[in-house]
Amino acid sequence: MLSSRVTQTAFVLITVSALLLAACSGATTAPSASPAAAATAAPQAPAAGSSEISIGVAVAQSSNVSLFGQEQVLGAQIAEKYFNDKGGVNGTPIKLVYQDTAGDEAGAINAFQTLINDNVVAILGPTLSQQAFAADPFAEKAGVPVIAPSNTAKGIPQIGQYISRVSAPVAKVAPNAIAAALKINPDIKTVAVAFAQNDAFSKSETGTFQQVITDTYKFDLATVQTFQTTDTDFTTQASNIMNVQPELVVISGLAADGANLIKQLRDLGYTGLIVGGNGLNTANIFPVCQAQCDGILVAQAYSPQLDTAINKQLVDTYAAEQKKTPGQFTAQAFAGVQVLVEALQAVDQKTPIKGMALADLRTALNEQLLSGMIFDTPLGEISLDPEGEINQSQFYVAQIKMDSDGKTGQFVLLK
Ligand code: 1QQ
Repeated sequence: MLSSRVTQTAFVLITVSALLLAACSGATTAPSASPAAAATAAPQAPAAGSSEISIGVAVAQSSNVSLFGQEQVLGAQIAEKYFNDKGGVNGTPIKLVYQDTAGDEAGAINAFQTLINDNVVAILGPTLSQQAFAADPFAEKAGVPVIAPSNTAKGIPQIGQYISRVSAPVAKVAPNAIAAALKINPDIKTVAVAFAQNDAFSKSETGTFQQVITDTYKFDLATVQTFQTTDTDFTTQASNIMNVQPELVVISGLAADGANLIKQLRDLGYTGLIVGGNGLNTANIFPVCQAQCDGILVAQAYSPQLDTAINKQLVDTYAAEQKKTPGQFTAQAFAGVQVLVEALQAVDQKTPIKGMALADLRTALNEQLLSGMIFDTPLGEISLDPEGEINQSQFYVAQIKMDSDGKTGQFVLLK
């Protein structure tokens, strides 16, 4: 089915420049009669349409959300170079095309539309689940595969058949942090929760946290405080939390707001355990909560210590450039690029993608992504299920250890 469609449409994408290139090299641009013949002929054929395969990267490079997006760009850049050095997609390099989503829904929609019109094969992005629920439907409608590198809210893969993620959902990751808190303090009884009520991820994550707190561990959920991701003054929430005298505080927000709340809570005198959600999973919170970041527990879907060749590549390359260890958002962005490159390689082995109509290539890529193919990524071995949900088996919990200067620190993995 796919190969016959490809044969029919093989000429569609061949641009004038490709025809000229073909004419100069004396190669024929005629489509092959069968996939088998095409496979043999492909290596000699000139690139049809383009000499690179464009993949869109739509993450936040501005606004507070760039506290995550900066880490994502680094992971994507390292992956682009790493896979191109290994020959790209069976000899054709990939080219990442960046569009800043900024921090809101409109920015994500704009970035997605620009990339779709730029004829990218697929999109890695956006940064927030809140943005994904708004922007992904545009990619779905256009038949453009989306790999979410950091969307962890419930319901992301269900947005559409072209939407997948390499970021494990809150339901799988978040409970690990509560278990770790209980291990550190077996006397936890009273818990306070706070979450950003204008953010889809925060609402989803607090749902998981609250269920684990009340149902799994039967703790007393003494107060649930709400805030906005744009808030900077958390006096009310911090005071209300202090009033219930909790042994554990659990926060679901984004980086700047979440870290500010923690700082103000510590400044008021709270000394108990704090679990931060995925929004606090970046060293970019250190300038916000400074010394008061010390001790925060964060569950994560990545261990820089994973002892595999691909993870060592990522860690070594990142350390050489940044003089520190990569975090989860960097590793997930790397994995997102990797999944796209390796799926494209598999598509190309079945039917050469040079000369394939863009719409057919996008569809074939999506089918390949959802085929159950296993990817050996820095996150460990992962695959996507038929709905686009990630299968991942290993999760971790880190505790932030700030240096005495209160400026630098580390996420130290707990055993
Ligand atoms: C989401 C998240 C954010 C914390 C990603 C940066 O997990 O929006 O789903």
